[in-house]
Amino acid sequence: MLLEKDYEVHGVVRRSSNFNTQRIEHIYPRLTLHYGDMTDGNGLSAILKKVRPNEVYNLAAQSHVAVSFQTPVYSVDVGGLGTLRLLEAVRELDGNVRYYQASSSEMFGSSPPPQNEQTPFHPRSPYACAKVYSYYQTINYREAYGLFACNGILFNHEGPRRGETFVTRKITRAATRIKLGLQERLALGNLEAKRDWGSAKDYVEAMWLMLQQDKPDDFVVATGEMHTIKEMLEEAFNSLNLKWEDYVVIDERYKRPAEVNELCGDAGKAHRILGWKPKIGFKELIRQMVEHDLKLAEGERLLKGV
Ligand code: F7E
Repeated sequence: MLLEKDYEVHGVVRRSSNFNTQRIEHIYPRLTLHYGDMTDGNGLSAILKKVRPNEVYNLAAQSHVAVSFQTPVYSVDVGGLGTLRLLEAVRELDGNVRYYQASSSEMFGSSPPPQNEQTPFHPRSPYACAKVYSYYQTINYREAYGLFACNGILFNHEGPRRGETFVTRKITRAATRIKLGLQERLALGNLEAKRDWGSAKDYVEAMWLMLQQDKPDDFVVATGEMHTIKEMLEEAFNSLNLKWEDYVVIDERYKRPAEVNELCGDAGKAHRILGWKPKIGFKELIRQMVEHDLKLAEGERLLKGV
């Protein structure tokens, strides 16, 4: 959808000694990449001055909740202060730039579902605290400087490109590798947590729609359906004719110091104002991920000659 329009697309990535752009390779012909880092405000400012963007999407973060307990200062520097650095760089431009802030359902933490734009925040991790900070800075720049700035409060969004240490992808990768004899066990943490899982493909459309409105605002983006990790396991393993109970082991190391037990979003405002609705449901999402990961496992088996 985004690339169908006449957009020039620029991205900012951190420098790494290994390739770290596999997940965006498919848009390379349309994409210009710049090296940058959320801890380097001058660098961000220089990129924006060079590119002169119409729309800025801040999706940067140390985005793993469990890891944020191990690297709290870094996670908050990137996910919290990093937002402020970028907002300042946008403000310096003095143009009609539209700004999108990737806010997160993790901000609701222990506030019971259904969660919408009026639900109080109760963050339960360094990651979530940084996101709450960024949420309010975004609103502050909107009110203080008249910046067209929006918070998209996105619930978990998944797909075949999801990082392999997040629970959905960890499950679909393991189930498909187990099916082909490449793996024996899957070690997980808390299986009782409940999440509202949607498709990243649907959710980026909502992000884009927010910046096409007449006035800036904040929106919850969610499916309104909640499932446990056990249900996710059942769906993925059953689709491969496997019983998850035969393979899953509980490893305390994957449990978090504070857990977010239940997240389920009410996206009524996005339905009404953006005209947005998710197209891909829970079962279809897992089907797509299992199908993708099965091909990956088949390739791996060929290479290993198993
Ligand atoms: O965990 C439980 C874990 O890491 C989901 C990020 O994109 O979405 C994501 O945050 C649940 C938690 O995602 C394992 O305890 C059990 O209750 O897939 P996750 P998340 O923490 O919900 C939000 C919206 C964001 O903003 C974040 O950036 O699954 N769980 N066992 C496990 N989780 C992981 N990762 N690994 C396990 O072995």
